Amino acid sequence: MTTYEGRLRGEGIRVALVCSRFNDLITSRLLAGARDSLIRHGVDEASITEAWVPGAYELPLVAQRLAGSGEVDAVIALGAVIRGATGHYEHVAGQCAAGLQRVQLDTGVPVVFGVLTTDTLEQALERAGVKSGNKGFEAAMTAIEMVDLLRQLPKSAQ
Ligand code: INI
Repeated sequence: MTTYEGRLRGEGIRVALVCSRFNDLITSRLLAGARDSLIRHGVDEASITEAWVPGAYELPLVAQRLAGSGEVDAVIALGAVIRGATGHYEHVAGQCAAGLQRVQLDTGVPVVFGVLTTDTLEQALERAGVKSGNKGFEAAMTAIEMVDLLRQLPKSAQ
């Protein structure tokens, strides 16, 4: 029996963080959590790239550019879409999620969904390090695990 499981070893991994400015009270906390997590798990600070986009809807395009650059092993997309703050919540959140998934499938580079989708600002704050952990910190762990897992798995035949 063969079992594959990624390890949380960040040494030698290059990571791009793409962060949305919309709701930056929240997203700046996600970014700080993600950076902290990457460094605590052994990622060299010099191997971390950051890019800012206007809103969550713009995350997939910039994630696509970075994932396709050949210069990063994983992309972490960070954003906060809050239902109370928008009439087009479903469109922004849904297109963001679908776009990011498409990028990782098209490029083969893991693109982590570190986007909070909540009903209220308070819920978003809770998930950005106030009460129930920091989604950015978790997203960084997912990125490291996925890079390690993909390195172990058999290469695609096509
Ligand atoms: N972008 C967000 O990241 N979060 C939101 O809650 C949000 N709201 O409320 O509308 C939001 N809208 C902007 C959107 O992401 C785009 O930047 C904009 O539509 C231009 O394409």
